[in-house]
Amino acid sequence: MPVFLAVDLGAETGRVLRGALRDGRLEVREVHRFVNRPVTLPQGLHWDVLALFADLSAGLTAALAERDGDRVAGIGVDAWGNDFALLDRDGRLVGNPWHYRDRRTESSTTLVAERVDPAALYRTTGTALLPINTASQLVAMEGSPQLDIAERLAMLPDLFGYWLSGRLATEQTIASTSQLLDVVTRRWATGVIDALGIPGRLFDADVVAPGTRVGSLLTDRRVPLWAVAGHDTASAVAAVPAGAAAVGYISSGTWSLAGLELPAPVLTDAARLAGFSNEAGVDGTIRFLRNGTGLWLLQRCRAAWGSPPYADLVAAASTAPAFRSLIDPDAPGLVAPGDMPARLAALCRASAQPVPADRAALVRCVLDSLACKHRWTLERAEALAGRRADVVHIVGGGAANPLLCRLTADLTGRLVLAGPVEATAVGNLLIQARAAGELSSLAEMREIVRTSLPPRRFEPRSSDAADAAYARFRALLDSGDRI
Ligand code: LFR
Repeated sequence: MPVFLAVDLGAETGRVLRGALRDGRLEVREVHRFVNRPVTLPQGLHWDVLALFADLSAGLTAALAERDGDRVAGIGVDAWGNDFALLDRDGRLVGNPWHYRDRRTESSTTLVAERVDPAALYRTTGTALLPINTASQLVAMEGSPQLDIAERLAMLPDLFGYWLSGRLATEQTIASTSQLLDVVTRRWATGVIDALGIPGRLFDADVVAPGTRVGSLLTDRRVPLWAVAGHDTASAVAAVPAGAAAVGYISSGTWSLAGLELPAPVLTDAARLAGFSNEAGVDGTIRFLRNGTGLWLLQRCRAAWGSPPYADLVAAASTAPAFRSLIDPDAPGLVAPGDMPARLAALCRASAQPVPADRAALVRCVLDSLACKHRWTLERAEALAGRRADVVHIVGGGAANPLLCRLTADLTGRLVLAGPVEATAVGNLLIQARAAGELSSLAEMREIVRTSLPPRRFEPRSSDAADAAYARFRALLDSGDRI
């Protein structure tokens, strides 16, 4: 029975997990977990990629040293999107990779839009114009000596794969978060890259599909390194335990990525103006989704309060009055790290709503607002794509938040199937298992998820209070009441 190892890097935490298929079920176990600590330098906010590599390597070493370590038949790395490293002609890191939340890109989207007509850019890449995109970040680096000496760009999961195997491959799903990939051909959009003034030499001609063998582990040549769905959200969507044709999902973690899985991109102006992206999924599928702020709001409140357990905060919020104060989770003022409770209170005050009086009320405000935004996003996705999803799958950390799942069911009026919480790692592991010949199709992968990790059901309960809250939320979005 082969064993696979998933390296799953999130903005808050990194993990190494092992998975094995036994009698048609996937058994998953976490081997190692570590904190991802961004570093603020005078020059801005960066990721500590060397620390991340040391931590993930320690996890892999521990997993390979386990009793059945000789059965390890693959390793796959996934991580968050958009961020990248630049490498010089010897393959050395040119600088510390930036964090997508660094403020240097604040005006980059304007620059991008000046150089390439936004509608044409969308038709080529299918990506919403956001400051976090690789395209915006590279434009912000213009004139930097780092760009002069850089020879190659490596998206972060590809960078770690390179350090593990000595081979740098570019994988489709993570490349599709750059806004520099052609959404139809899944090759680099060289016309866009040139028009933006980004050096074309940074991009490798080859962009490989999930499930491609990249090489083998430098420290143990027996062990293959697979390109999985390098984008964490793509691995999570691959693990949505759906059977139906129209797959509606919310990949809920730091971000809420809500949308539909589609066979082809939606490249209309309406989709662009509503802020939807067409990201690459496995087997040529499209992840038609909107990049919404998610549990980031709760994470930052919790950090400001000295990190009490999430379960306590959510339990207290469950008994707090519902729908008292609503905010737009995507208000620009909430993006950068800072005093989140104060910012949320300021938003409530600015829109003449009660300022949440305690932690329970503030957490309630966050979760009520996220559920409203989930409804807005899913309904927009459906209208834009001309499809309806009767079931909404919530995967990722938010699936472990019963209040968020309940509120999302009530607001959307759909059955919510919650789980797996570990969807990203599960997708990573199953893509490897399929590549190694253990499974044959995406449908079979999802069948394995359904039987191994059955989702929790939240039946929708319609209520006048939820409808009235949503009407208020719509009015808030329409008024653009933001700081
Ligand atoms: C989720 C995610 C989102 C991406 C955001 C920033 O972890 O990958 O899909 O938009 O992080 O990269």
